[in-house]
Amino acid sequence: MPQHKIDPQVQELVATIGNQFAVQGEFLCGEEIHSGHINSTYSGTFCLADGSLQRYVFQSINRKVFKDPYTVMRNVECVTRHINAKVLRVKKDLGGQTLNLFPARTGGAWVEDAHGGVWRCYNFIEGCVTYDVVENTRQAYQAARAFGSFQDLVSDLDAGSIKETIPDFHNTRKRFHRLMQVAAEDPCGRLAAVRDELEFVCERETLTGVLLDGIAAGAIPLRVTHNDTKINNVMIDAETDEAVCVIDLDTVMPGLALYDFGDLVRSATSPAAEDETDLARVQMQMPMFEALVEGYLDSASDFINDTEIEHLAFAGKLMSLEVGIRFLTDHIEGDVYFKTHRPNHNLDRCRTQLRLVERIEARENDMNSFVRKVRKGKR
Ligand code: GN1
Ligand code: MG
Repeated sequence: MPQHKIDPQVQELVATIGNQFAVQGEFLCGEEIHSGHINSTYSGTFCLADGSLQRYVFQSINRKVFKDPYTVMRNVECVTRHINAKVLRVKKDLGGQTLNLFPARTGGAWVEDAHGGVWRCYNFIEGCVTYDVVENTRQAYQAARAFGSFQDLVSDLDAGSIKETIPDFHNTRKRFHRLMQVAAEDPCGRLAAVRDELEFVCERETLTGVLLDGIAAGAIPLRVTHNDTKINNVMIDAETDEAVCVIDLDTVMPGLALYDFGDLVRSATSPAAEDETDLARVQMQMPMFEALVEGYLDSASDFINDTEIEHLAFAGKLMSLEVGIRFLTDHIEGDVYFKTHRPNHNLDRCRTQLRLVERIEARENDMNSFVRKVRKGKR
């Protein structure tokens, strides 16, 4: 098992938490997984009686973001149980592996630490990697197909059994108004330096209501969706580039299929990292978009409607704008939501998102033409 650096504090933490779950074997070592802006994630390696090694993932839920972690856990239990039962029953193609929760030794799906942290334990999906930036169209195709299959698998979940854990998570109009409010308050004196970004967003205010109006008009249905389909939330087989398992199920709740697709466009069409400071590197690569459309429609075209299909490219623009708004809000507020690792980190992230909005605007006609062409072949 690859261990890069042994941090004694991490060892103690993972051993203490890990041994409270019904895992097999003796604790061997732990490692932090530096991925995601919200939760804290570790892997733990355990040695079984026959000498073989077993890895698990231990994750503590960010309670500033998820105010009610118990409801998050009940949602995750419900979703993993539903998917696992269904994959066994109908062998839906989700790439073969699914997330499983391992229970606490005392029963229940989570463990609480002395500081009120709520932890859960998942199986470690072996042989896979996640990409912050996709390397080729096959990965983009596979990821989009996997998220479409995921939506299909959860489509018959009883809506009442999944609770909204972050209200108005993708309500872009409310996200916009919250930005205006925070900008008016300017609690950290950061506004003067972000006037250009704010103006860029304000010029696009009308975009924020388009899908919400579609819901109100009954043209776009609410479905149970993933809501955080960033490209690094799908595990990809390191050898074959096949998508193996969708992860990060904390925001599975009622939402729009378009938010999921849009977030894939946001996170998979640009070759630049989300926090790239050289904005010239931010691009909307048409071949990646095409692969996303092909992959998504290969698994979702049976259940999504024409209005949704017509808005696939728009959704990419909207989600880039929305996440740009969220990074800008957090920057102005003083970095209270997303984990940051350097000064102006959220501002750098905001800038890549807004640049991507521009890049999408420049190619939106081509993107829509491509969607129409693929749709013709499918319907
Ligand atoms: C967060 O946890 P992670 O890194 O997958 C955020 C998403 C944003 C994303 C931006 C619960 O996702 O909504 O799109 O950062 N998750 C939450 O990179 O806010
Ligand atoms: Mg997440």
